[in-house]
Amino acid sequence: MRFDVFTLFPEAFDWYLGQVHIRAAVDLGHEFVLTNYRDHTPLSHLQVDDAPFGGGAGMVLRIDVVCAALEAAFGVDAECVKDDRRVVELTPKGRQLDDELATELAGGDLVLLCGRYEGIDERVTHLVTDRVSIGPYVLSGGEIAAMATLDAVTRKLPGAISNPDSVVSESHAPELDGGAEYPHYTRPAEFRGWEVPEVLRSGHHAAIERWRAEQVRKR
Ligand code: 6GU
Repeated sequence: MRFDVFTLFPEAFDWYLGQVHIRAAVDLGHEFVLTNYRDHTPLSHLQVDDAPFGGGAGMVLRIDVVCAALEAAFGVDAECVKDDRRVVELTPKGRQLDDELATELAGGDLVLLCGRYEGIDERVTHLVTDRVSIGPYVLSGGEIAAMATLDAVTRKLPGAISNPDSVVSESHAPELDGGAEYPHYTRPAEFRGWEVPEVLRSGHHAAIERWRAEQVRKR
């Protein structure tokens, strides 16, 4: 699978893309490509944004700049990029990311468009298949939302995580009926008088399974 992220701040992804599970995905043949809108702007002075028509605060990322960046990355008309992949605008106005949407987005190549300032010119709707938000609050830009989306989607790729059981049993997966995962404990068995439930130390696997299932139900 190929992931493309369009941003004015590619360096914001340096730490994230160096993480072990991303490198593991790359080793499996997946690709992560960052494109800086500014590197492809058709405007002079590396301009990428402009004042909003109708007035108001802030600046808006220009649609001609977004098109030029898409065309530079894919070598086809910007409107055609969505013909063979999901193209997502990250915006607080979008569909909220959840486990189901992450699974959907893992189904093929993916483009993430990050906005800054007041966002991207509304005509970006001609270029995208989806508008995605990571929650009911406003961030200063799409980069953190793009990383959250990449992270949730990358975990869905077959073989991307060394212990696949740890994905199936994760919180919010349909296998858990959308419920939260059971609680985890590790050593020490007792700390400041706070004890690990006895059953988990019993070595009785059937009892442990029952206890965990019960915890999931309670949550
Ligand atoms: Cl995707 N972008 C911004 N700017 N703010 C957000 C968001 C996205 N999702 C939640 N808040």
